[in-house]
Amino acid sequence: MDEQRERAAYDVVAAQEKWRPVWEKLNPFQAADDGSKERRYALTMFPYPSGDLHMGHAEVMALHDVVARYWWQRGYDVMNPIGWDSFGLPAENAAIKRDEHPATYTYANIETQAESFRRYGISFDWSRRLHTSDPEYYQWTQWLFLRFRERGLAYRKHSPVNWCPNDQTVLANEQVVQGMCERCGAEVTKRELSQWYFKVTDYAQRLLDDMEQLEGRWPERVLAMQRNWIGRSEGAHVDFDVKLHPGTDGTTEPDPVRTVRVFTTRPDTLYGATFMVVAADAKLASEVCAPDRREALEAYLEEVRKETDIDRLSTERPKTGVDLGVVAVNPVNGEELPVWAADYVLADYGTGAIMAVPAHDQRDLDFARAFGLPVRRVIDTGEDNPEESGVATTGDGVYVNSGDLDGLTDKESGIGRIIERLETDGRGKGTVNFRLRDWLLSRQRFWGCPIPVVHCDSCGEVAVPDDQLPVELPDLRGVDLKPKGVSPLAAAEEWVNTECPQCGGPAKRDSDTMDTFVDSSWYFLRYCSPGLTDGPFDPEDVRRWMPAHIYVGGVEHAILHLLYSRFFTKVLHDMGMVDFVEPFSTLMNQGQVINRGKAMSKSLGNGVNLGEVIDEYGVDAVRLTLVFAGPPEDDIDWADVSPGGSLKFLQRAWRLSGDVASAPGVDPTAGDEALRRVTHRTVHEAAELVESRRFNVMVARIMELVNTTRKAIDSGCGPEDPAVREAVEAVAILLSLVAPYTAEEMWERLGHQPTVARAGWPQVDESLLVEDTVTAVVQVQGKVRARLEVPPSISAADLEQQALADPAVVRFLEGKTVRKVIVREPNLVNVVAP
Ligand code: ANZ
Ligand code: ZN
Repeated sequence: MDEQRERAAYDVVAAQEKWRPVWEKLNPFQAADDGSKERRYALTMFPYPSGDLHMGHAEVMALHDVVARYWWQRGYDVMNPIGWDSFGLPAENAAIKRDEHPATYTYANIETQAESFRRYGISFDWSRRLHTSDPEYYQWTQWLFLRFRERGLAYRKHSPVNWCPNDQTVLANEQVVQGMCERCGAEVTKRELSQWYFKVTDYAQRLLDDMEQLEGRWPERVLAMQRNWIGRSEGAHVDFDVKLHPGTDGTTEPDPVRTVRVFTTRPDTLYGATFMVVAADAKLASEVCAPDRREALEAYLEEVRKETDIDRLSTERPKTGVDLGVVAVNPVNGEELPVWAADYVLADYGTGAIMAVPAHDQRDLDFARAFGLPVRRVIDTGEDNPEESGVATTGDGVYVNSGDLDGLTDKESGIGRIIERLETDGRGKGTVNFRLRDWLLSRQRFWGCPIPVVHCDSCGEVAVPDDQLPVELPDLRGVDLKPKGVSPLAAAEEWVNTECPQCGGPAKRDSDTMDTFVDSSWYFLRYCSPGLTDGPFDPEDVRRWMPAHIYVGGVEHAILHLLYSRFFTKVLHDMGMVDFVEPFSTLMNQGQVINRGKAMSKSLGNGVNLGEVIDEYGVDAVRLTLVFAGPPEDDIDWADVSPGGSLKFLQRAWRLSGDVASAPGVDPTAGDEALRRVTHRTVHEAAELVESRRFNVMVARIMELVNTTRKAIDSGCGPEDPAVREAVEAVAILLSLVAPYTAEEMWERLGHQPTVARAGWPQVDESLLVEDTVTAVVQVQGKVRARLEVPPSISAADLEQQALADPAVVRFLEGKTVRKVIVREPNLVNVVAP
């Protein structure tokens, strides 16, 4: 086929220009929200305005839109909103680099992206558009912050925090990836600062428990990542008395004692504890340290402060530490254990101190061997003794050297018994520990939501009253926003100096801004009540639409954004503002678009420019290519796909619409039955395929229908047959989920009014789904022994299985060995059994 000629016949660019204004006028995708139809909320992760749209956006939007458009066609009232996550560091850094104000840069990008989305033909409901950096939005982010604070869920504390020396801001634990700043890659250090936190830890157990509602509806790996991040460990607290040197800890007693609590998941190994380790950087270490060990500890601390948590937890590194020169008393047997400080125990996990059981914990064993500390086996697993082998044993076995535990063989009883005893003696208790930390939400940067609190010398921390919200960002145009350790807001005298809302005296505004994850933790609620002026959202609106039926976006948000949104939802639930505890019923993570096996990147020079491919092949071909490339969750290698092939297919489909010779409205029931069967089966299967999110297979089915219809026109029933019209109309409607411009063109050529996007899903005639059957003959040793009624499309394997299971055939084969089975599906099975 001459491709040039085909392109001339169907001008994709002209189609795009033609239909965009028509659709904008028709506004077919605005949710009616009038209760006339069942509602569906199709949510996609809103973009950062950091540049124009790229391949990744194109993919996620194309996939997401299949679902939204499908719901429209099925007759639902769909809410498919769009907005921008427009505060944040990436935009701020980019703006600084360009010497622009973040607002100028951000809003210009938003306009560019909005224009691209419109051209890309996504079925967004533009009337609900929001930007998190608009005062009318962040007023409510501030309002929510204050409600959280009233509930004790937002608080300020002084503590060591992750600090990015490059971005000059603190980072949440979650934003530190392998010791590096997630944004800029700089090595993260620690600093002592007063910071705001959300008390996510109060919700740790519920964040875990409610995941039950998400089983089978969210990808299992995302649930696993959430579970892992929350990190629930069952175990016990055990209290050890540490005998201090007189004078330490500010006491004057002759024999000062300090109780040190450890967290352990294996209290049953308590008799095997041979030393105690305190995190070198925990306050506790210097508090219990003997005076003559202080210098050594200080020197060691210098080193430890430079290490990342990843280094510290590594099992590969040689163990280091300092003997603190004091002993701890084991509560079960009175044994005195040396107390050490080391880096492999983290200050902010558990209690920051552990009992070391080298026989059954590898890191403890490595440490014991490095410093000549004793090893005592308390569980005999039948493996070599760790003391000799250097390999800690962690499995079950028989308890030995363990007082009254001796002879027990299962861990559960061992743990149970020890905990009981500790509790009776008041030396410990069973407990649950979480890896999850509170969410550090303050940032020392300009481009974020101001924290609505003022600091007054006489009243302390005072909330800005609701009627003074929003606390707007000062303009600061012309001010150098480069990070300098203090937020540019702190330096903005006029803004920072204010009146105390409580006493009217002079006060200072809190100059921190919120982590952008705060902004994105509730935007999906705001979409339900766009423009509401007396609340963040109307609980009634939210009740009608939420939880969102599907949430589509990248797996890079598998932990943080989803965890925080889940946390916000639970708090709002407790405040009585929403009546559900999980915001997103179903989650779909798309794969990445890569090129030649690698993520697209500037340095590799393998980036593919979305705008250019759209210019070359048109929107529809790009969308079709991305949807057809494979299952949505798989990566797409741009080198393996063919937008040119997609375009050719779209032209083939489009040409069908010009060949239909019957009039609109013609009764299809008189049409060619074979073609009708294919049409109806395709429509029927397409629905199932969309619902099970196998969009690529759905596209393949449309392609088959196009081919069958082409044959029917050229060499079958001919263009006048009403079945041909029925088939081509079905193609147009199905294609509208993926290639809206082409579908609209076809629809028009078929004599219909726009828009095909709201044409409605074709009615499936169930009777046409029943497959014809054919008779298959089963021969044994050349004699006909059975006849089977089977579908014409039966596979050889299925036919063989059915034949061999037939009672008559079974009877004739009794006592014989089948030597060979010859299958000629769907008509014949020949069994050779001498
Ligand atoms: C004694 C013991 C014996 C332990 C044994 C393990 C095995 P998860 O499951 O991750 O919660 N631990 C406790 N606090 C720590 C800290 N701040 N830094 C590093 N390690 C810490 O791990 C809990 C176990 O990790 C605890 O149980 C403790 O070692 C160690 F055969 O206590 B275990
Ligand atoms: Zn005051």
